[in-house]
Amino acid sequence: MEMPATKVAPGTRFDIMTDVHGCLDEFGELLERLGYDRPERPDRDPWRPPPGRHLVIAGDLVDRGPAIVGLLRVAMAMVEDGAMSVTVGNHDDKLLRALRGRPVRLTQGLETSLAQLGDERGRFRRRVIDFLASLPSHLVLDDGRLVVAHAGLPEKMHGKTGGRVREVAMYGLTKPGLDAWGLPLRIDWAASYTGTARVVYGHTPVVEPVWSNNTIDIDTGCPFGHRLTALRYPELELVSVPARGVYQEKGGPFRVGGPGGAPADWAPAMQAG
Ligand SMILES: [Mn+2]
Repeated sequence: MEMPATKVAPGTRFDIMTDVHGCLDEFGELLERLGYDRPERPDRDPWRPPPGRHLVIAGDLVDRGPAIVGLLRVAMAMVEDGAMSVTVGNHDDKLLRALRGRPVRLTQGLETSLAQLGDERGRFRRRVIDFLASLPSHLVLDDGRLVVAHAGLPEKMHGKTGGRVREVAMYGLTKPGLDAWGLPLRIDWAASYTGTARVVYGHTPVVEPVWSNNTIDIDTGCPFGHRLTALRYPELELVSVPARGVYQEKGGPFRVGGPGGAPADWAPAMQAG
């Protein structure tokens, strides 16, 4: 089982994103806004961070968006360069299972990933499998003052390993049953969070990122046509760029303020219309 440690130098500053979902153009635009050096081929080569900074993605690189292969190429190159770390998201894990030939349902954008990967050689697909299999459940950074996990993580699981930690990090805490849109009923762990580590996460699309008890959901639903957002740490500054399209229609509403937030009376399609 993987250890949620990192190899970054002490004093490193972070730029954190989540749920990029194959939105390569928006990813590049956001990196440019964050001061990263654009490579000549931004659909395959690594971006270079400003000195002393490191990019962290809280999972869900794949599914839904238009440029999954390009994003995977760039992400793998940046991880190899030591410029970036990625924690596993539920979509990354499901794609890994599909590529390994396990039975999975072709829904929620997985069909998009498999179609786009279908043109790639076996060698590339094997690289993707190794990469996805290497992703840690979560990261503990800045001497324990910062925790990054796809769906967030209760304090008692920070720095821990194991199947249950991985499941909670990917899916969050849920309870039996489905909501009106057929999605799992989520428990709002952030509402009762009392930890001192800041927890940065995604997974539940929100209209605006809002701090709640030292936790922040920065998934602003890029593949659904809203925005891609980064949190600069320790500055705690939010930077975002608008989505360039609606790549997948969202089943159910965006939330206001994290997994326990009320459904927002708003959707990108309504805004566009
Ligand atoms: Mn997710």
